[in-house]
Amino acid sequence: MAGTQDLERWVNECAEMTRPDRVRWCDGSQAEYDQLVAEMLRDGTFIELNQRTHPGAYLHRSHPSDVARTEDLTFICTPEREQAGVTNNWMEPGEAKTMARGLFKDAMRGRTMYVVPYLMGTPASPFAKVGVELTDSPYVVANMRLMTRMGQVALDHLQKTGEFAPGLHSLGDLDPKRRFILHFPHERLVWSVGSGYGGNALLGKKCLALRLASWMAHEEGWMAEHMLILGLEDPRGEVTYVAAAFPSACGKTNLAMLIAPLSQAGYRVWTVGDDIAWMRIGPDGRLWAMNPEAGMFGVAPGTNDATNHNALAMTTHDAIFTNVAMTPEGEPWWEKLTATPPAGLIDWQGHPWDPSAGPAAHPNARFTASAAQCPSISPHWEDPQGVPISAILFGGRRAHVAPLVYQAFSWQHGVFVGATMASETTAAATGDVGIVRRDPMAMRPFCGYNMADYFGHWLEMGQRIPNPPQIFHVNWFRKGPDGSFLWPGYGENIRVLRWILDRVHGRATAISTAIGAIPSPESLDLTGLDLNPAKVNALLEIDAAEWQTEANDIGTFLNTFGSHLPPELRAEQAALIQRLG
Ligand code: SAT
Ligand code: MN
Repeated sequence: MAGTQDLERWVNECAEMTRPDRVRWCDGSQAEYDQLVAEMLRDGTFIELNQRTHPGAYLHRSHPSDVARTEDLTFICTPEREQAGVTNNWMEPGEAKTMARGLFKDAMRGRTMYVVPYLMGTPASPFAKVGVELTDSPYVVANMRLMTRMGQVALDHLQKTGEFAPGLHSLGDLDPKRRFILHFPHERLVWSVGSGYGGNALLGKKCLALRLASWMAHEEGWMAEHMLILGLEDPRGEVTYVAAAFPSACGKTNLAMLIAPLSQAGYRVWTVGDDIAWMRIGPDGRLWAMNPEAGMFGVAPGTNDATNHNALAMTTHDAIFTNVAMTPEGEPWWEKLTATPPAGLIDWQGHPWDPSAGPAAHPNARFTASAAQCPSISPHWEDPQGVPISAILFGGRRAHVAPLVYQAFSWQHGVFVGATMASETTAAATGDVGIVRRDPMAMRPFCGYNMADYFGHWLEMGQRIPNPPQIFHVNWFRKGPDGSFLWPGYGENIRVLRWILDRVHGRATAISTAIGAIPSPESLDLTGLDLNPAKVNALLEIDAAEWQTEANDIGTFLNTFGSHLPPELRAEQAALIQRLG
């Protein structure tokens, strides 16, 4: 939609359909935020946490059935089914609207409709995009204020560009049977009803910045990716930027704010973003990435001083916690925050915790905080053009098959590696956890159009980028025969980042294998790690039989895409089989 008049007309139309008691235009100010918080504390939407240890921090307990993204209720609504492709749920736009109008009708009676203008990207960036979300959830408004640049700054931008992406959101009755997240890419429009959960309800994030943005990027020749962005500083002070795609809850936030252990003195990670990258070809022929978000919505369980000190530091004040447990002192708690759970915990549903009934915090409990609060935030995180990317990493959770790290032979091979990457499912989406599924570029839940055409777009970008990033695959999650992780992970991942950095700068040696180039023994710094040679071998092993099976399975996966599949990916699969002998 275009212009302020269109905005007013659309707000009125939506208000007529949903019938809120009042309509409140949000300016994004601190005073407005404080007032919203006060209202939510009064009606129980927010619970005050210990304001001495966690000033400005609040707890929200969601409806117990509304704790994660619901991929089966998420739809791409295009005139033709094949525009959405085989990895997306599809509905015809007219039908989708008729169905959803029934759910939105009178849905905001007795509630306030908040008009939330927001900007994805920094105001100075030529690539920033305006969205406007209408929502009846003050929790959503508060999160949007931390996750985006919200309010007047977005309206000012709208004045300049005359364009915005509209998004209508209502909690509805929170019944999963009446929950739908509908995307209309031709209108840059989102309708979301029946859920208050982050990825379903903060429409700037997955809905606009990934699903709709990937559609726009395909049309306009750029990339919208589910990637963290980090800068790796070497001992001479040179910073090399890396973007990395891992599925939800596979450690993007931890890697983006990694703290190097003492043994790796002189190396330092700078955080640019932890979830989404918008990437364009710069005038210098490199690929430049910017983080369209202003905050982080990270998984809380597992976060502790050793695994992610920076995330803890950024959430000790002015943060929203969702579905974590609470100590008797009113401090937030989740599994692995401390070695042993404190006595007297209140669980994520507000009851005294019964350890036999499950974890105290929901496995997908989240924190929301402004990115500026992250101690490792890069001085360049708001640069209008973004940062130049030297390496792209793909990865996931794989107990078997995938080695610690390997480098693709070429951009085209790298696209194949990304397109066929697999990962065990996590609690970030409803459904079974721990099932290996192929999640191309970690975009399976977020690609707003036909995934096979998306592969084609990646291949085409490769033709157009004069100086493309090198592509790597990493796997921190490989397990030994006893079922324990082989690699220590977390801060020690710096060693893999160092190898990648050295490869990019032509300094590290590698061994060419059937699947790509793996580190030669001397090129990976493992000093001080408790890893015997057998473990190192197991970490880097490429088991021929396992990979034969993998290559065949990849073939079956590629078959699901039918005629849209670019022939280059078939060719890469054939070449892999040939190299495996
Ligand atoms: O989709 S969320 O933004 O809630 C988090 C994720 O699953 O990546
Ligand atoms: Mn994500």
